[in-house]
Amino acid sequence: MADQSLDQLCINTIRFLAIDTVQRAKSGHPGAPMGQADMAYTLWDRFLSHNPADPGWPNRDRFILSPGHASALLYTLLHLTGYDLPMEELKQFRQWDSKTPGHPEFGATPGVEATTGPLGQGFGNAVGMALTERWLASRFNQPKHEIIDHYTYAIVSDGDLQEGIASEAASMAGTMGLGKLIMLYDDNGISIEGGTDVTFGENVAKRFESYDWHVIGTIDGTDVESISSAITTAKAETGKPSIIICRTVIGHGSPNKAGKASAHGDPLGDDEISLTRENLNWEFGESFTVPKEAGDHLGLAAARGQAKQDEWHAAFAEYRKAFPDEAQQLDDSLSGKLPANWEDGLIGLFETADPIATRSASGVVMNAISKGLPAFIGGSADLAPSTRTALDERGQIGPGEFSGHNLHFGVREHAMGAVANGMALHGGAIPYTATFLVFSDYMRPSIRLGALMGQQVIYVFTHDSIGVGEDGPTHQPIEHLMSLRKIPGLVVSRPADATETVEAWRAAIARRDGPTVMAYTRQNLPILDRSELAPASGVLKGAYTLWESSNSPQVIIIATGSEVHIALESGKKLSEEGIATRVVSMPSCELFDEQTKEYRDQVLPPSIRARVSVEAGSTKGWERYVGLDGASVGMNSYGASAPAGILYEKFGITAEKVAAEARKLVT
Ligand SMILES: Cc1ncc(C[n+]2csc(CCOP(=O)(O)OP(=O)(O)O)c2C)c(N)n1
Ligand SMILES: [Mg+2]
Repeated sequence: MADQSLDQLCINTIRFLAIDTVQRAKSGHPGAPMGQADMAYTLWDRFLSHNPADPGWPNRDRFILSPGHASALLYTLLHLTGYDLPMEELKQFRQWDSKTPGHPEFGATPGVEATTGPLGQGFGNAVGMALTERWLASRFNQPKHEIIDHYTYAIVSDGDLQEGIASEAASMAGTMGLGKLIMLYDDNGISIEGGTDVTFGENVAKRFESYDWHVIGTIDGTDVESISSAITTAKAETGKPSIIICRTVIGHGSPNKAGKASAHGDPLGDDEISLTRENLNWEFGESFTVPKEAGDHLGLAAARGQAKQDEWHAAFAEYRKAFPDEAQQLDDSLSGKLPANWEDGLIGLFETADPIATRSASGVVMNAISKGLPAFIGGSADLAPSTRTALDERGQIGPGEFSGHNLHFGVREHAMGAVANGMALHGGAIPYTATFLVFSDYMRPSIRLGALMGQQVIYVFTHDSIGVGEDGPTHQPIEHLMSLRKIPGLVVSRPADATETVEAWRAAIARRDGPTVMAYTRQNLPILDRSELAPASGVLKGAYTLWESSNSPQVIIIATGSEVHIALESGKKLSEEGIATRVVSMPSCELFDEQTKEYRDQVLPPSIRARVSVEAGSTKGWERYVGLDGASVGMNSYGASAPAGILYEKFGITAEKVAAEARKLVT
C-alpha cells in the first residue's frame, strides 16, 4: 500500500511539474503529459535501463516520445531522474537558448534521443533504432557475451498512428520481427479537432495484429500494475514488436478539461490548476513542487543507471579479452570513428574509358566502401537493381535475420527516411537509402529531420533528370534538386561522371555530422579524361574549374552532373569561335559555399559576369551563381515520355543552346 501511494505521489509530481512547466511558458501542451504520466512513470521507474550521468551509454534502452508536443513530460522525467536538466530549465520551457525547446530536439537536451514533433516520425525512428540493435547484436554478440542487448521503447499517440509513415514502419517492423521494440499507445480518443471518432474509427488492435505485432490491451493506462505487467508480457515476446494499447484521458485530473480537446494545446490556467490540485488531492500550493519522497524515489534512477552501465563495462571488458578484434570494430562503429583504411578500395577505380551511368559507378564505389567500412548498411525502397545499391557479398537482412548489410525497406520511402534517421541516431551504423530522385518527395519530411538533427544518412537518388527518358514526366524530377538544396544542413551532390562519383562518396562518408543527397544518372556518361581536365578531387570543394581555354575567360559555364558534358562541348565550341571560356563543374553548391572567399572567387571571379548555368532541372536558384547578368539553361516545365536524347533536344538542353546563351552575354 505504501509503495502504491509513493507511485501515485511520483506520478502526480510528474503531472504537476509538466502542468507548471507549460503554465509558466504560457504555451505548450499539458493534456498529453497529464494523461501519459502514469505509463511514462511505470516505464521509467520499473523498466527503462538508462544512466542520467551518461546519456550516450551505448547499451542503454532507447526511449522515443513520438508525440513531441508532450515534451514537458519528457523534460520532467529527465529532470527528476537526474539528467543535467535543472529545474531552472523547466522554468525556461520554450524560451530562447533553453535546453527545453517546444518539441524535443536531439542535441539540445541530454537524454533526448530524437527530434520529434512531426507526428509519425518518432515511430519510424524507433523502428530504426530497434533494427540497429538487432543488427549490432547479431554481428557482435557471442555465446555468453550479449554485449548489445537493449530495448527500444516509444510512446505513440493517435496522431502518430494516423500518419501513413507509421503504417509503413509498422509493417516493416512486424515483418522483420523486431521483438525488442515496445510501444505504448496513448489511446485517449482525442486530437486537436475533438474526438478521434470523427475520422479514426479503425480497430488499432486488429490493424497491428495484421502487421504481425504482439498486441496487448486495451489496458487501463492509469493503472501502474496493469502497465507494468503489460510491459513484462511485451518483453517476454521476443519474436514480434509489441504495442500496448493504453486507455488514458487527456488532461487527466482536470475537472473542466479532462477528456476534452481543449486540454491539448493550451496551458490549463491558474484557476484550473487549483481545481486540478484539489481534484487529485495534491496538497502543494506552490508550483514546481517536488515532494521529497518523490524526488528521492525518482532520483534512484541515477544510481541504478550507473550500476547498469558499470555492469555493462565489465562485461565489455570480458568481451574485449575474448574477442579483441570484434571489440575494436564495435568500439569504432559506436564512437563513429572511420577505420583507418576505409578509403583503400577507392584507389584506381574507373581507369577504363567506357561510358558508365553514375548510378552504376556509384554501385561499384559503394561495394568498394563496404569492404573497408563495416558500419555501412542500407538498402532501397524496392529499387536496388535500378539504383545499383546492393552490397554484393554482404548478406541480407530480413525477417528474423539481421547479420547482413542489405536492407529491404519495401516500397515505403517515407518510413525508409525515418528508419534511417533512427539507425543513425542509434549509433554504430552509417545508413544509406535509395530510390528515384522524383520520389524524394515521398521522404522529404524525414530528410529534413535528418538534416535538422545533423545525422549522417546518405540518400542515393538515381534517375536524376529527364534523362530517365521513356518513363515520362511522372518519373522525371524537375524541381527536386533545387528544392533539396534549400533544406538547411543537407548537402546535395550530383557528380558528372564515375571519377567524380568516387569523390562524392568520399565526401559523404567523411561528413559525419549531416546527411548527403547523391543524385545519379540512369543514362551512361563518358568518363571525363583527366589527362586534359582538372583532377576529380575538386569535387571535395563542391565546385572547381574543370577546363578552360584561357586563364582569363570571357564567359563561365557552370554545370552539374550529366550536363557537365554538354557544358564542355559548348565550351570547346565557343573557344573555337574565339570566345575564351571556362567550364566549372559544380557537383555540390553547399560544399562550394563552405569554401573560403578566396577559393570561390578564384573559381567564379566576381569580375566575370557572363555566366551560364546548365542543369536539367529547375533554373530557379541558379541566379545565386550566374548573377543578374547571367543565363540559365534547364527545365521549368514537366518533361515527357520519349527517349532521353530526344528529350534533351526538344527541351533545349544542348551544347548549341548553352553556346547561344553564352554568345548573347559576350557580344
Ligand atoms: C505531421 C504533423 N501534422 C500535424 C501536426 C500538428 N499536430 C500536433 S498534435 C496533433 C494531433 C494531436 O492528437 P494526438 O496525437 O492524439 O495527441 P493528443 O491531443 O492526444 O495529445 C496535430 C495534428 C504535427 N505535429 N505533425
Ligand atoms: Mg490523442
